Amino acid sequence: MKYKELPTFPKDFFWGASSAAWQVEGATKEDGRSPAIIDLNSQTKKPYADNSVAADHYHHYKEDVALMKECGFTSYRFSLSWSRLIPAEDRKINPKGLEFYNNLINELIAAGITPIITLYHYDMPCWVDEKCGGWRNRSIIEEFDYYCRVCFENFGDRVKYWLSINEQNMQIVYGDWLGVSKGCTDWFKDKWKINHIMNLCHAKAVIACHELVEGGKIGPVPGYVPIYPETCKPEDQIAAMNAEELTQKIWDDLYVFREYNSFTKNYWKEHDIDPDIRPGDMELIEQAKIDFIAVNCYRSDVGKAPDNSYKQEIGLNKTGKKGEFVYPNLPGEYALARNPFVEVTDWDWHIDATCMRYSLRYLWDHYHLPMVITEAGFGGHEDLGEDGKIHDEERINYLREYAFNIGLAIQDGVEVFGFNPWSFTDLLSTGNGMAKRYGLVFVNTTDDDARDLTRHKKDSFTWYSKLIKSNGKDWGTDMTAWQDFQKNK
Ligand code: BGP
Repeated sequence: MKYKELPTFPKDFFWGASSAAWQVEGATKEDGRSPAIIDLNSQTKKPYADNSVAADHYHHYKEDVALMKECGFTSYRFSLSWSRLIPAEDRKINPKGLEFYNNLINELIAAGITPIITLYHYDMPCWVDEKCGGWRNRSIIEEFDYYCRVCFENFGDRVKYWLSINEQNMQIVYGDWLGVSKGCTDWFKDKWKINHIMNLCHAKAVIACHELVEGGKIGPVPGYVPIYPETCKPEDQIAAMNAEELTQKIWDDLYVFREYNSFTKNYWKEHDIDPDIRPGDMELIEQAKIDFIAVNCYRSDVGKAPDNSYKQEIGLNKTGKKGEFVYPNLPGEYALARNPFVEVTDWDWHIDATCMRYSLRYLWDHYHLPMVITEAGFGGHEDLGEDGKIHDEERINYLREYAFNIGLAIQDGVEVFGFNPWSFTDLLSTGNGMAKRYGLVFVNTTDDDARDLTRHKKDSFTWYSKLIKSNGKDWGTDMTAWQDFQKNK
């Protein structure tokens, strides 16, 4: 659909940015926080920095919130560290952990910024891992429920927007990368048991939020990567649908419809997979009615019919040198391919703003639930320039096009209530430390030198601030020409 007018955003639209505790806070050994599995995982990612310092948000939170206010933020999406709040098996709540998050929440609210909190963003406490065997044992359901209840009881008077588990789909699809497969002997089969346990944890969080937080709303955070068929060959279309199911739809359908879809059940049957669904499980999931979907959407992928004569697992680009990414070929399922019509980042992520509009349209058509964007962003190599500034034109272009496509999706009739790109300050990438930066604010630290951790506004900060303060009108460019370009593409 082409529109005569530029898109407009609802007047109370949430404009903000996003982060996660282990990637931004640092201070991993301070004030009673106990180790998390992700600390150990990030220590093995050398030559990249681990998370012991990160962006040191723990000590800079006031300055960071002041910068968010200056930028005009009306929301900030961040996660809580389970092991900072409950450091040991005795389940005693760490007063210093409570104090830190209370201070942060109060600081945000005083600045007119609505907190949106993720309960779990990859940072399982080591004590939970030891006691429950990570996500492998159902005893984690009880621990997770307890942790969520602590969060709702302590922060729910002020925090009304909650997110359950960050990118559960990606944790299952990329089990090795994110450390979830630790201790599994047959990941291909075990991951479905783990996934089911995660679904039960998600359900517990949703139920407890509605029980304990007055006016509280909660949703899941799928990592959404839409799959376009490589050609109009019918086999490519089915392969793209297979990829869609096996990387996203299995999760989204479960969250919304609260039952496993028929594709999932047939897939399990075909591969002799027993996800260990026990009496009462589906009844619990049935009670977990979500209020919205939080969408992380950075890129699209291309699906095509696989070559059934060989198997190739995905090979993520770990160096930041273009072309290193290895596209998977999964016999009987799908293969992925490079999209020649769009550019890629240095880590081979397709830069495709249209995928934002596509994803929002797709999810709205399938699920009819309001959505908030909780991640999207441009990861690049950066350092302070000689003029002491960071001219991040590529990030501005990326954010402008993605935000504009949210506007187009709203014009298309989709209900979207916020945009929180990744990330506010620079912070650690999941696997590439400080070498891959996403922030609107540069943090003066590198992988091999902690430097002075000072904050420096990038050009994207200034550009985004104008967009926010005009509620999506000042795009910082001649939008008439730009809109024509969009229409004619
Ligand atoms: C998302 C994660 C974030 C973040 C982001 C960028 O999937 O939720 O934690 O890291 O991706 O990814 P990366 O850091 O690997 O570039």
